[in-house]
Amino acid sequence: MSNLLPEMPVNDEQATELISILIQQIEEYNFQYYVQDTPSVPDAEYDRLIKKLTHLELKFPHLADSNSPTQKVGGEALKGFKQITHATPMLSLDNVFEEQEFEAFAKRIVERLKSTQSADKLDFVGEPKLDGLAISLVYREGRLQHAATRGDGRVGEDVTHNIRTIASVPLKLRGDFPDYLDVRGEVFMPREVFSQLNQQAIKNSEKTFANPRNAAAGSLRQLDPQITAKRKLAVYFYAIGSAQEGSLKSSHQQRLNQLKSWGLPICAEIKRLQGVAACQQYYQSILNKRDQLPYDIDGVVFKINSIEQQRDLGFVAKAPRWAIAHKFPAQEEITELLAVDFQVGRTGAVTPVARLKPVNVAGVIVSNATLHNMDEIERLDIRVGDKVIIRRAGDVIPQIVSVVKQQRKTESVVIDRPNHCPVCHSLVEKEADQAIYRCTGGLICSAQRTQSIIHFSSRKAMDIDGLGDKLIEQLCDAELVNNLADLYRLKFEQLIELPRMAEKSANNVLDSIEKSKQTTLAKFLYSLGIREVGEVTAMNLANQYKELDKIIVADKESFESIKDIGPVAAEHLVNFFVNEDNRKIVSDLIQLGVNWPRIEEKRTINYLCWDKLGC
Ligand code: 9MJ
Repeated sequence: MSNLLPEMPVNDEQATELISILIQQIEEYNFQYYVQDTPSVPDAEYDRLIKKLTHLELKFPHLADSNSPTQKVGGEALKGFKQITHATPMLSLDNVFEEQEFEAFAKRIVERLKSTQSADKLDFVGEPKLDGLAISLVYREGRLQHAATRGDGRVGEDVTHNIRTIASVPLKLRGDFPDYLDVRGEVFMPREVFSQLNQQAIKNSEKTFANPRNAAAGSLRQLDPQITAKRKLAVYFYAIGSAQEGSLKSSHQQRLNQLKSWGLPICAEIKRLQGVAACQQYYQSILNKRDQLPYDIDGVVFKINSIEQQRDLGFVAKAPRWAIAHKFPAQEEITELLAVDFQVGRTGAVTPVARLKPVNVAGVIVSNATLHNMDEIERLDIRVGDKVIIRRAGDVIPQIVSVVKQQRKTESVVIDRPNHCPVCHSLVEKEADQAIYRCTGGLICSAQRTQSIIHFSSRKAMDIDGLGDKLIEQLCDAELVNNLADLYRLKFEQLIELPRMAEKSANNVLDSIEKSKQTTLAKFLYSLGIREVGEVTAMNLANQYKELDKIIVADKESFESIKDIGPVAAEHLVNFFVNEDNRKIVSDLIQLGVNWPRIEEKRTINYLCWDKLGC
């Protein structure tokens, strides 16, 4: 959007027009974000518009509107919930994006405090900026009375029934709490919970959430608290709105400790910091940790520690002067969908992959994103040529979150589901009750063969290091390897013929293939790539049957009697071993030298022979 706007205006007429366009657009985005929980553009794009508007209002102050979105917290209370007026307004925070902007903030504080204290002596508290929903909880005589969302900062929605379901929210305070307490914090969905919720939704062909923040918002705005309870939300508290006179300590850090002592959870990463340099180090250390934290954050917040200094500094219309959010580089960006390719996996699953116009997302150039399955394409209503929002968080593969429909071009192209495998051209079939499309080619599909060999060689399977994915693809393309057993038939003379293959590398590859022959029954079973047979199932099978011959002839009931093996995995196991081709490959592998130590019957554990028992 911002790229479509004219450059900086030169006269009042142009400025008035641009301010009005920006306000209208920002208000629309505010409504989508705060009220509907369905933002249509990434935060970075929103922030750019706000920055542009702020800049214009500074340059043309006589044109600035007192109702401008730069002057108020976005959002209105939804009609479906009872409204609650906050006794003390819920503030938002001003943002900075650069170190210099933070330095300027600290300098302003020193000037306002008229103190002799320099910026490198300022007493701050640093807190991760949780990317969830701000919430206010009121406790009277230690009992949770009500809970409300921020709404527009003055009036929020009553979500007491849902907040009560959050495991970490105490319904009764402990210790020496004040008679009245209005405490503020952030409700969020831990990443792990979010990922499970979306995986389940994908499995059931249901709507997925774009990110943990939207999932938390959707879960909190449920009219049925039983649904909220299942969503496993979490909360950290970070401020006191108001409390009974005389009950509170004189610094922010001490107050956070008071909250903790009353049973209210506080983020463990919060730290007291002296001076600007310590704040910048803290910013960097939390940024480095960002991907490892179990929850999403979008920056860090710095707050002046002394409550007296906070009072002296006061507020501007929307935010305190004593706090600032230093935002991280955005994890969501906007780019164009250039094409959708279909990849075929080891089990024949045909998965769409988005090819994107390369874009920098939080420091990494992203040109591919996962689309999970065809249902996801339909759910997103995505077309080639669309402007899309992509998200890269943690180590997970980048994802397409949504389509910017307002920017759809008429020439955008609908994506059809493939009827035939893009590799072997066999028919593609949809699995009953599942969102997965599968190539029916089986072993004749070279993509499935290649992927099954990649899986067989991988670290947790036969662990043939030195045999990378690219080399396996070369071997398969040259038809030197057509099945798993062919790996053990490879000769030096064949390898050395491959392009860019040196004598030393060829010998290394043959050495690691030779070494891999010595394995365990569990690893061997896992490496065969039988559907639904992961590492744990393979281990359970090995421990239970102890010999491969017994597994080959076992029936469905026998498999189902084993821990964690359900009817689906049992059926896949039986189908795999009744197949003549598979039995031949298994027996060839053993003929060619793949072996494992015998699994002994468990005896009474004798600590002296612990190793020998293989426990
Ligand atoms: C978040 N979002 O983590 C504040 N916040 O303080 C923290 N938000 C805040 N503090 C005053 N850690 C207004 C908002």
